[in-house]
Amino acid sequence: MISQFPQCENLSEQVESLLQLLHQEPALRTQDTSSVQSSLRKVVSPTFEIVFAGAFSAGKSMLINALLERELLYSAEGHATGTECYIAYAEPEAEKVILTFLSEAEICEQAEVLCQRLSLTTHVRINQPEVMNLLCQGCELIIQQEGGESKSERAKQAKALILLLEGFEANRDRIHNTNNATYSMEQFNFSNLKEAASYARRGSNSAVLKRVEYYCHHPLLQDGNILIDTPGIDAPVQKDAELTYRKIEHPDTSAVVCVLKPAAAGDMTKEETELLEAMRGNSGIRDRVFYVFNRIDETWYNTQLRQRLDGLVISQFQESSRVYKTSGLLGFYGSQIKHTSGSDRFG
Ligand SMILES: Nc1nc2c(ncn2[C@@H]2O[C@H](COP(=O)(O)OP(=O)(O)OP(=O)(O)O)[C@@H](O)[C@H]2O)c(=O)[nH]1
Ligand SMILES: [Mg+2]
Repeated sequence: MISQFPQCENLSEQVESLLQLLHQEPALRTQDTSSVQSSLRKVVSPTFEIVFAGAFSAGKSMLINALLERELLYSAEGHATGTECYIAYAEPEAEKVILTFLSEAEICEQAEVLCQRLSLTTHVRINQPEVMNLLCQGCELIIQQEGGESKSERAKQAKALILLLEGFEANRDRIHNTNNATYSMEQFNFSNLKEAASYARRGSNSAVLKRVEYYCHHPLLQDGNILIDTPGIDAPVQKDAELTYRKIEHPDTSAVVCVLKPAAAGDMTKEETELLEAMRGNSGIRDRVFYVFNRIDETWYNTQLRQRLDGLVISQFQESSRVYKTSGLLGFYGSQIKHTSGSDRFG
């Protein structure tokens, strides 16, 4: 499109030189130019970032797998996705994964916040194995006292701290002091994208990962569409919910697919209601939210669930034209059958 406007040729250089001039002027030097840079990026290489947000087990990852017609993201009952996942286009022979780790400083900061909440020692010396062992034992004790790792908020925090410390220990060589180290799938000896997704699923590795980028071949991703999977807003680690809220407000986000669970659960959870309120209150995104009631197959043989969902849609979503009912699970298996023939379909 830029080529239609000759005055926009070399746009990057022109904007760059303006920013340099700005930097030379002492009074203007402190101006934040990040929004100019992000707008420039969008113009030079347009992308359409679609964020999938919602409660755990709503089916965000499965829905993305269904759209891409392959088993890419890790999807399972319980809390499955543990980190932000970007999925962008690649030519078939150029598929790859890039894993970005938290820095040691960021891990220490998170560990200290968790320690404070748990009223444990606050100065975390992450490089001293004996201290870390003691801390893990303290967390195990808390989980025992609470009666299980998901029995209470306190137990969840203790579990989160254990995962963070284990993740640091297991990936120590890959984590840098202050910068976010990145690795390719070859450096991990992964032979395909799915192996990387499995490594990054919720657990100790995901606790120390900042982001995973998948470059994947599918026509849906051509022309700059980028799908972004996020951990559930009700995940045991508070920073995961914060991540979703940050993404919703981010200027790079073009649309949000809000994957909702009432088709399976009968009603909206507190966290889902809060998410909807936050999006409706945000004029930047509210007109670009798609409401997806996933797990619709669960209402097919359950009259009560079906009636509750219909009631909810009529009472709370009537004014929206962007309401969809889906089954990520059946969509995914349907997409797999599409690639088979009568001879191998049942094999
Ligand atoms: N019956 C049914 N099950 C589904 C559907 N979509 C996903 N599931 C199942 O629900 C479970 C959770 O799905 P995920 O895709 O991992 O859910 P998620 O929203 O990504 O969950 P988190 O990553 O934990 O936030 C998996 O076992 C899926 O097989 C659906 O449409 N119908
Ligand atoms: Mg997921």
